[in-house]
Amino acid sequence: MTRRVAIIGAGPSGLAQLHAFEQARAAGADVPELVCFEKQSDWGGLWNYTWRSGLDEHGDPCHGSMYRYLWSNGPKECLEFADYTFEEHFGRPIPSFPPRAVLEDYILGRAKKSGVRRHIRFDTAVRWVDHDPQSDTFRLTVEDLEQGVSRDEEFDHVIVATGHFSIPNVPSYPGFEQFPGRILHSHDFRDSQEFTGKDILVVGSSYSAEDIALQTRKYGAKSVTISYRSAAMGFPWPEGIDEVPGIDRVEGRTVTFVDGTTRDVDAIILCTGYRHHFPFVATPLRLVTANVLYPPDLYKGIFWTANPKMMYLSMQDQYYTFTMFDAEAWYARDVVLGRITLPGRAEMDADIAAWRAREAALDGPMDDIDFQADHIADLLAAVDYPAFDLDLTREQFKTWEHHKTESIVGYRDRAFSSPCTGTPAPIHHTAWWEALDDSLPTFLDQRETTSAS
Ligand code: FAD
Ligand code: NA7
Repeated sequence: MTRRVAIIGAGPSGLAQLHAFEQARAAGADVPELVCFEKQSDWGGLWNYTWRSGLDEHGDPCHGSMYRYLWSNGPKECLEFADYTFEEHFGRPIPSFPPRAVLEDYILGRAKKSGVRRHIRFDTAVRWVDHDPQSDTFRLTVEDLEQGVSRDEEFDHVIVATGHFSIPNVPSYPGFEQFPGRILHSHDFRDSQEFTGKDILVVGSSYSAEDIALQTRKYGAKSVTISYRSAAMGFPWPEGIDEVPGIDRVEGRTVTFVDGTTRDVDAIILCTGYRHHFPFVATPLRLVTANVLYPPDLYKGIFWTANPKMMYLSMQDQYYTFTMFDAEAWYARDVVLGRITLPGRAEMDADIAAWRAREAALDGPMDDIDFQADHIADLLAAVDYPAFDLDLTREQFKTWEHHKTESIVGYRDRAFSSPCTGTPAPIHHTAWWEALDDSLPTFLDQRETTSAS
């Protein structure tokens, strides 16, 4: 019987997994049947921008959390595919912080080149995953959303690549019920121009809060107040943005913070993070974790220790993205192909415990970056992923952190060198703070540029 592998999700992680298998097939490996289930009608995951929010066209929770005018918040060099460089895709070096459409084009470029689309069943949601100990197979209940028909299918391996920045974590504060303006989570945020001329309160102190505060101000919000729960981000904010402590209560449109200060605002944007949410996975197989760098119960960050034929990709909090997804996908593939043998449960548990103990002792972003780079290095040491300069990307991430501290509106104007080709990126033709048009043609427009040193 042909072995069957189910991959759930055709975002960057699911596509990395399909591509990894295709690479092995091209090199002569006997690859099992692959079926990738994708509940949206197209590929790219979060990078496939949708105007929809709330429920999607099928009445399912809308997956998309991306918004218009989103530019990469980390250097593209730190997510470059080692087997499909930016230079190969675009035919020349491009600046280091591309907007969403450019990154989407790049992700899909590799997927098209390796021809993985044929494995994907679009408009098909996985509703349930369970394991049958008798046959040692997984039973998936999948729903064809166009036809409204469900059926069961059997698989030997399951790889969950459904992402974890889709189901919002939505707190409430006293007085929200009577607030006369709009209260939304960043998951439902789509276009900054909705807030032009308004006084905005952004709640949270991580990536979404930072970026949505900047975006809304860039597109004309009158003022942006950022409210933090634990600690201020402390960046040198441009005029019109500042940080205050947590919310105490809201009365009308007046927000009182825990230090007793008040602000009148027109809208509240909750940038309060996301929940790892797998309602389609039976409890004995279901990952339960907060947004951490080394989730519990996943050996190598991938294999569900109670049943390692059940795998999860990219469930970590993310400094590294596509690079890490590739490393995990290659490793998962090689276990499925029998090239890597997993140790017993006790050894897996001990390995996870050691990584998590190290995580508990990390002291800030520089340590976090090394930790995640070490996770990637650990995986890459066992697989045939093409060589690239991972250590250079560690340094680039650390430099990027310094650049953000120096200028939160200017860090995207910097340029880095490719860890794959060594080619320096050009400086973008327009400063990010001035660049209101985020389209692919405008970004790729070759005006006079300089290169990274
Ligand atoms: P996703 O991209 O979320 O894809 C998961 C796929 O699974 C989706 O297509 C979804 O439809 C599908 N799916 C879900 N459930 C089911 C089901 N039950 N059945 C079938 N299909 C299902 N990363 C960067 O590198 N740079 C950035 O600048 C950046 N910006 C970001 C901005 C925002 C607002 C957010 C939310 C994330 C950002 N990220 C960024 C991180 C992002 O997590 C990754 O880039 C990447 O999209 C993760 O890929 P993924 O495939 O794991 O998950
Ligand atoms: P993160 O990075 O998980 O951050 C969530 C933030 O939300 C963090 O600052 C939390 O504060 C804050 N939070 C959570 N609950 C509350 C409540 N109840 N009140 C106030 N603040 C709260 O999520 P992001 O959306 O920023 O980033 C996720 C991805 O999206 C990332 O990869 C980006 O590239 C885009 P804490 O510090 O815990 O006090």
